[in-house]
Amino acid sequence: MKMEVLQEDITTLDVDAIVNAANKTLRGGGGVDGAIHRAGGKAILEECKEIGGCETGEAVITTAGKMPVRHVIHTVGPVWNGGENKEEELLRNCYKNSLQLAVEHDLQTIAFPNISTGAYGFPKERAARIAVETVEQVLSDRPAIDKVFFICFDKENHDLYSDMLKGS
Ligand code: AR6
Repeated sequence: MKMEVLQEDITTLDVDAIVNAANKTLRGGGGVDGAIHRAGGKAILEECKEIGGCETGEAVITTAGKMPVRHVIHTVGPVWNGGENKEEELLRNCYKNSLQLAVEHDLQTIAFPNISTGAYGFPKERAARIAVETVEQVLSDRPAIDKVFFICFDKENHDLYSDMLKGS
């Protein structure tokens, strides 16, 4: 099994890269973004400032400061705005572009939070389906990735992902 679901604080993981659900400014925020910047310390913010910003659906990479993980891949999920504004395509791009960056940097174990399902309001079940399908699709091309973890902070997401992975 190359995909696994865990209910954890993403900042505690010892993998090659954790993904951050950032915003376009890359200057930090609440939710998982706030937790990652708090745990990693100033180094991450300094690198993010150098990078400048990130468009929705795109991804950038930094080191991970004081966290056990080696890298943080920052991606910007879409704000849910009814579903007719390319939200699904943009969320798919977050997963694809993050995995592509991981491959480019030789990173083999990657952990994703449930991008866009907190402050950005994306319906959780739709987001989970997009996440699992997109990762499955990328992995079917046999990139040099060993494992993708879906890190679910809340029980609703944990149950959704567990059910979907059972069926996949
Ligand atoms: N570990 C894993 N998952 C977490 C953690 C954590 N420590 N903390 C929260 N989550 P959100 P978004 C879950 O709001 O919807 C920020 O302010 C959370 O339960 O963090 O993409 C950014 O700066 C939820 O399931 O991200 C942006 O402005 C998931 O992470 C905006 O929020 C995503 O929730 C991005 O909103």
